[in-house]
Amino acid sequence: MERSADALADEIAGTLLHRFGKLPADALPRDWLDATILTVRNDVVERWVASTRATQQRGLKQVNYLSLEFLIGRLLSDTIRNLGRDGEVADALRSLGVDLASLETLEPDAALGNGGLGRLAACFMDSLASMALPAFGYGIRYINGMFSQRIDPAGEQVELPETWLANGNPWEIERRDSVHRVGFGGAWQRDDDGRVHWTPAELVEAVAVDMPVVGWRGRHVNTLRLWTARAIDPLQLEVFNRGDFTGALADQTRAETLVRVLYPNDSTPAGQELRLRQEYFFASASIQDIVQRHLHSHGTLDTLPDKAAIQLNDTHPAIGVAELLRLLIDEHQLPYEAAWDITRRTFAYTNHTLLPEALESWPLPLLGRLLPRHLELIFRINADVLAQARTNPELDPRGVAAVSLIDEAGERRVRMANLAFAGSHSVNGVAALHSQLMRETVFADLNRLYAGRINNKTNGITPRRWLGGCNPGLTALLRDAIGPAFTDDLRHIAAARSLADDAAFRERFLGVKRANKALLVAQVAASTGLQLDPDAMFDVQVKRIHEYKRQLLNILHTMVLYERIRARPQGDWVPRVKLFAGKAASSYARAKQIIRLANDVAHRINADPVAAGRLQVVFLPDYNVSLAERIMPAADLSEQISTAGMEASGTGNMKLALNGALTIGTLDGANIEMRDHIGAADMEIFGMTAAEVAALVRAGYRPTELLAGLPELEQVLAALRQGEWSPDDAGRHATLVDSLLNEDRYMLLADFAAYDAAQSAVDRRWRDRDGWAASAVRNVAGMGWFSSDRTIAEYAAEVWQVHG
Ligand code: 26V
Repeated sequence: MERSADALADEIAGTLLHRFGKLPADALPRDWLDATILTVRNDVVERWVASTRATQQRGLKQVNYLSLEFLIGRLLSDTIRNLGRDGEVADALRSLGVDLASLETLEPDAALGNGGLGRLAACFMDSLASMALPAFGYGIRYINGMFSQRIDPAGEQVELPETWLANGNPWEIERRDSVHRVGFGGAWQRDDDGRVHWTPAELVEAVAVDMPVVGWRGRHVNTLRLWTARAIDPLQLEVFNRGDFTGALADQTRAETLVRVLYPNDSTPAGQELRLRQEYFFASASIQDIVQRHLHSHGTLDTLPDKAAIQLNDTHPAIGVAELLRLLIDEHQLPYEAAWDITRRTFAYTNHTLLPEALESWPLPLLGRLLPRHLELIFRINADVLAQARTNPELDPRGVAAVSLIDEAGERRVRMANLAFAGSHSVNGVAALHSQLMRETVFADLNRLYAGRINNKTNGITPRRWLGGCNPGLTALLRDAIGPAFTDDLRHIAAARSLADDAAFRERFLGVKRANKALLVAQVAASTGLQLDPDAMFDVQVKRIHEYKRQLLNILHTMVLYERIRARPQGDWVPRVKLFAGKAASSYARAKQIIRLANDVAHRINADPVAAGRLQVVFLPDYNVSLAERIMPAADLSEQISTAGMEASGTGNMKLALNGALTIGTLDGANIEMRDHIGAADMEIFGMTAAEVAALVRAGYRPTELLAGLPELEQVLAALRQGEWSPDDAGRHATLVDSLLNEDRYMLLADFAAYDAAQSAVDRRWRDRDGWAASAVRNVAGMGWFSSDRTIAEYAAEVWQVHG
């Protein structure tokens, strides 16, 4: 063993003794994990302090990424790999009789996010640190992250609270000197000098809890600053003078409620007061912190836009626009115009969805009651927006109403996207099609008013976690074949393209895939008892359950395939394992119904001997980052089948392709750009384009008229309607069928024939083992551009003007 590993083993044993009071013989696995993390953290903290100092001394502009979600996952393996110390840590632990790999699985996922938006924030933090761009991520330290999902014996989703902090969090450091007061309610007045004073009815303290973000090769460490809430010291509030102990306790509980739980809804805004309180609590604390750090380093707020960029991850932190304006005007006495200029030059906004039901707006009375001064400033901003809009020849009265920060139709509401748009110098979508649709649809009038403000930054994924970390086999194979350059810059992975024609390489590539499938098979057997066939095609659809993502299209096709197998058991069927995973928002009844159906379909098919060896269906419970890290390397086929125009980008599509899965997908989101980089011949693209979808909506879509041309689907739907797939409760899926026949908002029927043809084409590809492997290799080789390092480089150059 190397000397460094020897020394490290001593350090870990020392941490075990001094922090936990244990000798190796008494240590539980959990103690070893914490001792290992705390020991590694010493190294991290030293680099962290050095990075922070260097940034300050060089006076560099910093990025502030404001996001209500950071879907990080586990940190130990990622961190030691980025430090280049993974082998050393494994050796040290081995010498102590401990297995690193099994320790790693004890670490809870930091699951502070719903899905793509939160995971993107985590990939961006990894890329910012890896590219040595100084950055803070700002978010909330939720006590309960994304709920964990069980599937009960009946096949229904059950939500259980997630408790990642139950055993403490060894990565975090509380910053007692970074504390800010956040107010709610009350009233404001203007004094004789015209200065505004807001007297909130409630105050809480936001306390910074920092987590280090270690970049690739450990060269730079950034900060993820998560806010926790505490009641203001009762002594200061003189509560104790009044002897009001229960009042003080109630204050503490009210403060904790703010950070209690991540809202698990990614389909419609919850619209609840607590959500708005969370948004303001976190935005206010973050903006105050940015202002304080800036003043500390630079002395004046005039230079804020030159030294700080603030990126809004969707509209969730958009109230921060009004908060910065308030601080500049009310606390720092800037005139409105100067304050607005600074604000607009500092903020930029990323939109992640065009689905109208997901656009946030707040009832005006609620916002006014909770944040009276902010509402006043929003009116002030809006006066300018509307004045400018009225002089714009491209905007008719309907256009003027559309750009207003206030929705006047029905109950008056504040439109957070319009606030974010007006308050930013840059507004971006997350894939080329999505950015174009922003210009043409939801934001068409804002785009007329602020021409040129919308730009595109196609999403990416960090190759450290989504290749190096989750697929060591493929990484080693690639390193061996094309050298290590791709581990520093994923663009070099293009060198693997010509290996698609190398038979020996293809065999090794298939061997890695087979081994990854075996690992997943073992995990599925342990978690569900189901024994999957590792030689079947692993056909996976893993993502949040949402109607627009069309898991139902996949399930219905699976049912049709099953009926075909039953009708012709001796046919030459390509063996498939249909793998589904994903969570449904707790309030999203239709999404839960889809999970239920997937499980009913799985029960029936898996129990039928006719399907054995030909078709298996499994719904894996509790999809999260760690499970994704197992699935991506084991997938053969990636289902990316959203109704065109509805999936802003997708990032699971990228993870699967980078790990050698072929995509069956629509021309939606980033699929389109993946086709450009991989080549159309190596993907199975099908279905309507976004323009065709829009045209069909305009022409009037009548799903039942299509049914006559889809006899197999018609039969499956009739059987489903009659309860053939739910013998214990015949009516269970009736409403699902009815909604397809009556409305079919996501146009499953319109795309069914094309999807079926594409699936047959996939079968033909699979039968040509060499052709399949060659395609898979070209998929891997084509993904260089989809590194989040590329995305971050574009943000840095075109939105933030920052450099390391
Ligand atoms: C939506 C909402 C809606 C209302 C308020 C609460 C809330 C919280 C989370 C979300 C998430 C929806 C937005 C989202 O995750 N979009 C996804 O963003 C990914 C990263 O840009 C992108 O790849 C996916 O296509 C897009 O669906």
